[in-house]
Amino acid sequence: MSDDRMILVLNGPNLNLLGTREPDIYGYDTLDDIATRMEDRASAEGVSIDFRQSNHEGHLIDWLHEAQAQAMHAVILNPAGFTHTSVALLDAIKAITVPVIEVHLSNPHQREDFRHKSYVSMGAKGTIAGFGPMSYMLALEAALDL
Ligand code: CA2
Repeated sequence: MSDDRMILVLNGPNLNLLGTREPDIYGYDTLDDIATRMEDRASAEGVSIDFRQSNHEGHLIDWLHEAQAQAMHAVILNPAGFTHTSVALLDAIKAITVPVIEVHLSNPHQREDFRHKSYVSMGAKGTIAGFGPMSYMLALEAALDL
């Protein structure tokens, strides 16, 4: 049985390269692999997944606004490099009432100092990091439970 809940999954810059470069940090799964796994899990709960990636900050902001306009259930967001720089993404998250769950493949706190600051975290409902593709699945469980 499906209900009308929609979960938007947004992926930021360079994540289109997932599975092709830096496997020591990000693993061998592609973004398509992750999307398929999430769709399978969500469909078992009757929930739809809308999975997107962009290298452009403005696209991610427009999509957050769209989540609000369409009264989506939740957003799962890997802001990638914008995590550590983007006040504009934070403002967009704070401007909407749809809960945003921040997700990271790696654990930024184990990496360079500049990755220790997340603007997005200041607006996110919660953050899951460090579990590779499983971070997305854990975020999905949290979103389903909201
Ligand atoms: O661990 C994560 O999910 C990150 O959001 C990934 C970002 C990084 O800037 C954040 O600090 C943590 C980088 C995404 C780049 O993705 C690539 C994937 C494969 C090859 C090259 C880059």
